[in-house]
Amino acid sequence: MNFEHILLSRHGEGDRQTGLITLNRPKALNALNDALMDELGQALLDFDQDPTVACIVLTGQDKAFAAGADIPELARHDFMSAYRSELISRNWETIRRVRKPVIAAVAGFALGGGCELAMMCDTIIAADNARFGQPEIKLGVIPGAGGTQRLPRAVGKAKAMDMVLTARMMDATEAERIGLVSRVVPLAQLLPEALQMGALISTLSGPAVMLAKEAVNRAFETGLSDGVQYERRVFQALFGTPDQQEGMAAFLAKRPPVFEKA
Ligand code: DAK
Repeated sequence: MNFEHILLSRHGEGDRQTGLITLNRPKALNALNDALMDELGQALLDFDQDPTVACIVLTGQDKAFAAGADIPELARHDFMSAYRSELISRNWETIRRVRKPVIAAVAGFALGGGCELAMMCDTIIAADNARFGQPEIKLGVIPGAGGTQRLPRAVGKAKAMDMVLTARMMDATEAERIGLVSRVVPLAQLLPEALQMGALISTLSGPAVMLAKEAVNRAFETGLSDGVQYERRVFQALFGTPDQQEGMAAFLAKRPPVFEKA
């Protein structure tokens, strides 16, 4: 597949690289049209399958991570075409099928579907100019890619209602304070920080990293006792992997571990 609306690159060495996906429709502030979402879905699945890639970073440009779904595309729909159309929903959930960690590196606007896309990643690193928002209410609609569900889980009901009902944008400092993002860094440091995080994760046990991601995500899908039970089984299962032997043997021998790749 030839990619027109995203850029791909790889960082790091050998079979422990970080795959970087850059949304690339800067003139439209990376508005997420169907063609872009198709490309993004394909690129995510390609990196997930690629044995030389251990981690994925998703980013945009300095002015925008993504300013939402493409409004001219949305504007063409009526209820029945939105209901029937595969176009409006295809590939919005593909990112949830990716087993390797996906880090969102967000600078500038992350609005509407852009904010929702960032929240579908496993963690968000924000530049100090990042602005998050769910402005759909100003278009006469509501978030449609999980914003009303993931935002309250991430930041609680009061802040989620504040954002969804008023369309107010939240700056990076507030986003970090309420737990929407994991770190805020100066704009120039955004990509280095995200790639460094990717590089660090890439040195760890691939099986443990993927299962840790799955276990944390399970917390959002299930009750506490089922989640803890799931975690216990995964913990026990990891004792069947060479990396558990290696990690613990290396600790006891006071040497660095050499883990399996993702
Ligand atoms: N779509 C298309 N083009 C956009 C865009 C968008 N969301 N956001 C910005 N642009 C374009 C502008 O039209 C402008 O294009 P030209 O006029 O230069 O051709 C260019 O990007 C630069 O934008 P501005 O001139 O407006 O730049 P400013 O700095 O003045 O303002 C802004 C930046 C981000 C505050 C403003 O552009 C803005 O308010 N944009 C719209 C933000 C928004 O309302 N986003 C939510 C869209 S609705 C679903 C999946 C997803 C969704 C729904 C369902 N399913 C799976 C069912 C998601 C829905 C949404 O995201």
